Amino acid sequence: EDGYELWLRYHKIENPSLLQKYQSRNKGVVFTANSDRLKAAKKELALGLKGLLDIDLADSQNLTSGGVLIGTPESSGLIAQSGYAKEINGLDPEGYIIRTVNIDGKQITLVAAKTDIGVLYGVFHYLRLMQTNQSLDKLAITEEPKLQLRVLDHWDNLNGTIERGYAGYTLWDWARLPNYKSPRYTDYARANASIGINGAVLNNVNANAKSLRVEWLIKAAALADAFRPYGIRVYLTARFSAPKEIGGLPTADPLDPQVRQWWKDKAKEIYGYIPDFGGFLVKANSEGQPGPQDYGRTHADGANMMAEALEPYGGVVFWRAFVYQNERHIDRVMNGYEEFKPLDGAFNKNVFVQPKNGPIDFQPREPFHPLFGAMSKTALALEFQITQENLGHAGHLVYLGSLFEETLQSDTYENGKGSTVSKVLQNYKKTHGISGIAGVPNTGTDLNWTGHLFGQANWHAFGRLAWNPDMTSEEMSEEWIRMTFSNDKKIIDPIQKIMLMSREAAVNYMTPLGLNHIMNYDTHNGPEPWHDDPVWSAFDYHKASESGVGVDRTRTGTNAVGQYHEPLSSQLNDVKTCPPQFLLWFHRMAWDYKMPSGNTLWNELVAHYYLGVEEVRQMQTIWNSLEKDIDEERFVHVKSLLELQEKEAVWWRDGCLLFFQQYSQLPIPSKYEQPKHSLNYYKRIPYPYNWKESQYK
Ligand code: BDP
Repeated sequence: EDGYELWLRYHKIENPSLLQKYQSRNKGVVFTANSDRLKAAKKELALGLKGLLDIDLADSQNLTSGGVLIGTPESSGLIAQSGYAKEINGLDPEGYIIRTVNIDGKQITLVAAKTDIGVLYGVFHYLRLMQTNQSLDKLAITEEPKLQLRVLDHWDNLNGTIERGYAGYTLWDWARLPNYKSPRYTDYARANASIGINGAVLNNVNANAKSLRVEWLIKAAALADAFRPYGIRVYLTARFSAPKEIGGLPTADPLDPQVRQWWKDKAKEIYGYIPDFGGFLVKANSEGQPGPQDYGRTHADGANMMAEALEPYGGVVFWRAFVYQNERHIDRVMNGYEEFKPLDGAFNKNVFVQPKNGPIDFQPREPFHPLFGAMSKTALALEFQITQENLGHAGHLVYLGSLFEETLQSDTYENGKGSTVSKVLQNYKKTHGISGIAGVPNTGTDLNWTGHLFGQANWHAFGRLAWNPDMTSEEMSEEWIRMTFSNDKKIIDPIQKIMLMSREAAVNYMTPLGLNHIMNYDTHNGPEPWHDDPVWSAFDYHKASESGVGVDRTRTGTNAVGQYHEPLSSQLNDVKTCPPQFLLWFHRMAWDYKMPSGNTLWNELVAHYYLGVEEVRQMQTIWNSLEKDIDEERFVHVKSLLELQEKEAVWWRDGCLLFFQQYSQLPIPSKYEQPKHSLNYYKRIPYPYNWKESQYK
């Protein structure tokens, strides 16, 4: 298997008695599909039933016992007249029910929703029940998404490359659009719909104004047409200076009436091509991108101008909060909060401010961004990164379900205990009428979509959490393994073990104890804690010297802890109560500081780095034990990448420890295998890692 089918494999149910049970519950399907979305749902159902049960979906209008009735009160008279119509019409527009019911004295399964897209989601769930070998008896499922806008933010460039993409080139075949619509667009949309994703920003946040020109809009519209049956709306990034660059105006000042009119006209033009266009994603005054501050205006001025243009059509603005000053004396961790907190309440109703999950930049581990819990008057969306920019690219197996869950379940204490980031996000629906979440995907033209086969699990986890941010990584990983590999516990358990340990392993061999931003300056792969030039220095992030390591962000330091609510703020402030995984994030500690474990800080750091490598070796042993249970192609793919991961984990461990050792002046205890090379050797290794070791001596 090459992995192309993702988790939608629909292989025949292996257990004969289960197969028979499922077949007896799918004896006839009554499903009138009179719209594109219902047709898409029916096509998926036919594919699934054929593959899983070897049943050909035959059209029938007669309900039989053991049959399935699918549709909306509008598409199906039977559903409209059933006792369920009222409940169904009260569902969220994207919600659905799956029930074992009696209609006309016949016991059937009802898959029903208020809208066509709800039916599609219901069908995917119904198939998933069988894919994961669950019972179809006594079904009583009601599902509604907990967040409304569940969006992938592609960082795809118009020239086909993907910023921080490690799985090939963009899926959007710009040259042949709009004429040729690759069937892959439909497969992309199917995969997204199956996990509830309902939006795609087509292009990079480092935006090109050209993408708003008519020739590109026509191409984007063709993609929107391909995605529409699957409930996926298209969004575009908007370069703030577009009125100047492609509009011929002398300024892009958001308070200039001509500029405001330009955006209104542009919005009107876009909606002419894409009637359900989702809106704009904007990176402004960040890393050199133009923005309202170029004209002395605020982020709110900029966002509101675009929001006004989109408002008549129901569009929204996702305005990113990823901003930082590049001056070395300023604590970057605090910048986003400092710029946006004072603007709370200044944004229009159809604006999301969008921070990343943490206050730095998609590190292997960060505390949650302090804006979550601090912006009650402004709808926030959260941005996760699914592509593994700082987590080994497509070479390392790192299950991000654990990272996403950790952020979403972090307690902000905004309204007392239990105010998790997940709840903060969900609550905006009540207060602002909108709620949302975004993920920067890991997809590309690779045959298996995500480069590393296990990258698929990260795409899956993002979608499942976007639908229900309170799912656990245990639940999600098990579901993904069952759909991707097998329903056999003997296979599920070991693979799940690998997945659930993998993220902590990566933190251990890359950035344990709250370290961050010590990866290679350009590639963000491999260690470079030694990077130090006038523009950018890793020393700003680790501050290693003879006296210790870590950044003092306590009340007597930069006071980043002051951006969190009590009692968390005090907990982080006190070295005794600060969770060890954030120790060096918030505190600067002497090398001989005694950790709660009894170890000195140095020895604890060493222990984490060695544990990380050891964990990768355990992952290898577990995977290798599955050789007979997994098809050769996928087995060998993962096996060889785990070998690469092990080598790179050692590179991280030895490079970082030898670097920090210059300052700690302490030995790596002799019980550990000692680094094979000198620090100089690690400093000279280029990217991609070339394993001809002699070259760098
Ligand atoms: C950084 C990436 C850079 C992105 C930036 C962003 O390295 O490529 O443009 O984030 O999110 O992590 O805007």
